[in-house]
Amino acid sequence: MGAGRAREGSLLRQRAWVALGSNLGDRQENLAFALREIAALPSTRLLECSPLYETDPVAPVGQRLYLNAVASLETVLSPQALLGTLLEIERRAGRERKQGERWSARTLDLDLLLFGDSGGIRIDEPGLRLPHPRLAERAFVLVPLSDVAPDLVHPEVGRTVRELLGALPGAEAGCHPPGVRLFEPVPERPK
Ligand code: PH2
Ligand code: MG
Ligand code: MG
Repeated sequence: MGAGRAREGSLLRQRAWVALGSNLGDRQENLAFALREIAALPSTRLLECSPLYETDPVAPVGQRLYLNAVASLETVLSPQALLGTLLEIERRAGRERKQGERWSARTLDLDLLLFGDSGGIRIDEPGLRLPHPRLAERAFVLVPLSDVAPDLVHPEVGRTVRELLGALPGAEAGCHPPGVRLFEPVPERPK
């Protein structure tokens, strides 16, 4: 593979980190559905998924607890194409988006957090900002992200995920102990 980027055929394969969340319906099945769908995407490999965490909703009062996790994957899709695919998986899981309703309860939320082999790609377009703009403030993202990528450096803040989590007061309090793991990565066969 040499010093270049990982290639599949002549296509560039890059890493991406995706946050998964659900607080409506069968939360665990919704996240399991998402992982099965991501694992089945063409030219994409699911690498790892954190354990599931039950988390206090950062939302209008009265919502159910969320289940959250973070997955890492490798894909030849562009960030825009990957985002489109994730939104389609949300729709197939019964996600309803109502005009003007921010942070309503949802069957499935898939947020693209970081993209590029070291997570360093920056994009600012309508509908897609990378890194995810609220990533550094959210315990329900940083706790599972630190399971799969503690040393990843936030390309705008210049601090690792571990450091960002350490700097978030009371982060662990709203994230209950890790629960089941829905995905066990298959070890790479030695070449
Ligand atoms: N997602 C939100 C708003 N609030 N709270 C928790 N605990 N987990 C989430 O995934 C979440 C949230 C918007 O997408
Ligand atoms: Mg979200
Ligand atoms: Mg979302």
